[in-house]
Amino acid sequence: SLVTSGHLRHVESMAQLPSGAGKISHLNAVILGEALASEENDLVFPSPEFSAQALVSSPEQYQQMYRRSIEEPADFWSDIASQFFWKEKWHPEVYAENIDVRKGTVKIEWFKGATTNICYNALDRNVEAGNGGKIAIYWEGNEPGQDGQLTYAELLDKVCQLSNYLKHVGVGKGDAVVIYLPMLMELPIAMLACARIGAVHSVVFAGFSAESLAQRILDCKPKVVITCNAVRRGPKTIHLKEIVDSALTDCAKDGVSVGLCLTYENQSAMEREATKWQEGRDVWWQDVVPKFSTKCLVEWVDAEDPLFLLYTSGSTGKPKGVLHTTGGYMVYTATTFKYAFDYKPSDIYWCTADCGWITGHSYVTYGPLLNGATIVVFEGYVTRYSRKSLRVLGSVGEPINPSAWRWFFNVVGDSRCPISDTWWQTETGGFMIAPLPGAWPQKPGSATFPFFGVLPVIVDEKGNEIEGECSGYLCIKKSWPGAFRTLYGDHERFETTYFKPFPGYYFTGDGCSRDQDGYYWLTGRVDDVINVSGHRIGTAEVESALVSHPQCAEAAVVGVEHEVKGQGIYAFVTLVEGVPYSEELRKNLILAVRNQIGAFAAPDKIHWAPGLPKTRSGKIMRRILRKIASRQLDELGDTSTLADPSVVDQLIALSDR
Ligand code: 6R9
Repeated sequence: SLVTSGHLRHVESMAQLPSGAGKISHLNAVILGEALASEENDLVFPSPEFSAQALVSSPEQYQQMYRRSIEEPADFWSDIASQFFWKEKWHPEVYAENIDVRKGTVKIEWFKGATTNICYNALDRNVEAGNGGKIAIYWEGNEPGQDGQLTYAELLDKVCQLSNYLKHVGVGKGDAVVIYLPMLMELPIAMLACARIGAVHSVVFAGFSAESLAQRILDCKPKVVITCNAVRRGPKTIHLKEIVDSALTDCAKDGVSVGLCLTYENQSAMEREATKWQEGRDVWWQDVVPKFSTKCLVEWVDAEDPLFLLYTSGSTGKPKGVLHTTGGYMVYTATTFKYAFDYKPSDIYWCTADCGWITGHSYVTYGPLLNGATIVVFEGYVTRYSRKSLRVLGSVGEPINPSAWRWFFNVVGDSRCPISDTWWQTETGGFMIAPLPGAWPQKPGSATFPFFGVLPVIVDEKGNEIEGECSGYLCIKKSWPGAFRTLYGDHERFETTYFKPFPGYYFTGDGCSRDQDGYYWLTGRVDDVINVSGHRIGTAEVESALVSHPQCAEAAVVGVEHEVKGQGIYAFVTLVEGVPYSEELRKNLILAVRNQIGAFAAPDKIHWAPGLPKTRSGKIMRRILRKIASRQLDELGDTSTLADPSVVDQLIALSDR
């Protein structure tokens, strides 16, 4: 079978290869060295040269490691964890878990009782190993010619200065710090500085609006907000500090006052003289931080002490504060980084994600630096470079369709570089299903097989596990070190959202199928979460932004297929009685969403809806709205249970307005 082939061959051209489920006979054809029936073949093999140098170089090697990770998780993970520095070792057990709500509170703990520090492991440990002179960060700015770099030793100095400053202003272990910065080097510096002193960082993507920022500040009540005065996006200047000002003013009205706004002067975007300033609260980073010592003792924290909060969209209600702790997250991000990218110390690694999302936490900052890697932090636009030195490509955030996969493989990777299509979530901390690039023949569009220690299952509507070739809901059967531990301040919501839908399992919210060769294919969210260019957006958030407009009575939002963005946002809007629908109103409705959430959440389409299809109990039938939005009018299904079936015809009639 697939996993016992020892003889991998690289398929040179992917151009004619179709998508669809793989057939085992084709692999045999490859092994036997027969000509490929390329039209039906959908396996893409790593080259023998690549596999020969890879950390995991064959399916058998993967299988052996995977089996151990599942059968002896404590030994497997403690062996890996031993490569890190722990002030004290864990006791009594490597891990303890209950993920079955029927047995009581959900609890996940890894390496509990151990003390460590992730900043120490990412920086000091590498410097002490003699790598202080190695470049840690190459920074590329918005304009050509704006760049910078820091060695591990220099990065450590900068982090220590900020840590010392934060301690000086009273930030201590367990205190929250909100970071609202673009992709300057100061962003990973700020994250690491918090981690060093045991403070909990909460990075808010700098594309979020003042209202979204305020919502997060109100939830986690930080002692300090760290931002910069402005940032340039192409030709535009975005005044980040003014967004923070407005958020802080709103928070103060709601009883949460933040006493300090540490502001980095981003000179290339804006002079400090032009920046609005609140004396007593606002402080320029450059005026204070460099005065502090470049040596700062580490705060040793328990492996289960919180490292960071990252807010993410759910299907209902306000954003959820996903909480990650220190030890398990450290071990898991470092290990997934190393294997999924087949990391070599001479690699220069560039992850295009922003640190405002989980990918930027795990695979810009922590995972690579824990491995002593050289990373690229990139603020502006892509220019053309030679791609000869590329070794491995990665993809994340949404299902990648086979034709996009082939473009990435053929054009970006010159049909030479394996693609690591990594499926995971803010909640999972690190990669969960991902091809190890030297081990597996890939199928374009499939994230392939689970990472070590991850036990995925596919369940049906009733929560029964289904075996073999099947489709259903993707769940995970046991905990893994990088799992989130709770939703900040709302453990009940944590259990309700993730552990109650299918008792005994962690429910991912994603649909998934498994083909006859055991490959996993992620098919997208099965809840009311829309994935726009890899950004998770809850329909409920967009709806509440729309109805905040005084002329909007009701709104229902669904995702529709979008050629470029994966999914687009399609909003059905009912106006207040007597208000006519107009182009101006359309623009204002979109503006309301931009202002309340951020530009990335702006609806692609507003569909005027005199009424919405509802059941007699008043529940909006989104299934029908999705069909209308995607113009699948012959698939509307049964509309007879609607309180007023005629609204469907009205909506169809208004489709093209
Ligand atoms: C890391 C990240 C999580 C959701 C997840 C799923 C989708 C992520 C994917 C993928 C198919 C992949 N998703 N990676 N779908 N293939 N390789 O994106 O986290 O922002 O929390 O989004 O993204 O639907 O549930 P997050």
